[in-house]
Amino acid sequence: MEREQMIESVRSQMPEKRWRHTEGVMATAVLLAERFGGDPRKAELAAILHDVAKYWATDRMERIIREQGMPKELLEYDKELWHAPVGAWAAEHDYGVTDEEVLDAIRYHTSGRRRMTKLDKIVCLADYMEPGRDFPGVNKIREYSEHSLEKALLAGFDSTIGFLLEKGRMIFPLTVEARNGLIEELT
Ligand code: DGI
Ligand code: FE
Ligand code: FE
Ligand code: FE
Repeated sequence: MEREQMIESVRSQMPEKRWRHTEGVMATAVLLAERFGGDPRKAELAAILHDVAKYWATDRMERIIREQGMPKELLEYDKELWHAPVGAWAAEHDYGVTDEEVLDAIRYHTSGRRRMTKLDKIVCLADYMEPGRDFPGVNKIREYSEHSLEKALLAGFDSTIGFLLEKGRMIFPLTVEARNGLIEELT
């Protein structure tokens, strides 16, 4: 599908505020790709589609997770996690994306995973620090991102994990693995 058509379709599936977030992630992902030797075109494509399923109905996401043989474990954790793997499925089936690197960057943009690729890191970090984001610690993440993809993303996961701990919520194992993996890379 052509870029403009894809943009219009994604935009039509979310409120205006979420679309502005998506535009922020697109611009930030391109910038980070240029800064850290990633592929800006893949980064932008993953960014356009990363939250495509964010506003899909819960039962629709659950059905896709079951029917497509995605890890059933997902269903035991926060529903907030579901739009990422479901979004990767939509990218492939509704938008014809075949590039596995791009599909993985969408699939793991929320949870992260062990041994994240450069594209995974770029999209996940752009999601944390796009200009519209405002949460405690976001400026520190932006500062770290001037020189280190890994250090900035680690601060992002630390902030999410801290938030989940504070709320007494479960932590998806891939997020713990993603954080461990980044620490390993940084030492
Ligand atoms: O879709 P976005 O709002 O742009 O951002 P996202 O895809 O990174 O989703 C983040 C939300 O997911 C955030 O409110 C925290 C929630 N969440 C719930 N459980 C987990 C989790 N995030 C991670 N990384 N790991 C979890 O276990
Ligand atoms: Fe998301
Ligand atoms: Fe994220
Ligand atoms: Fe997002």
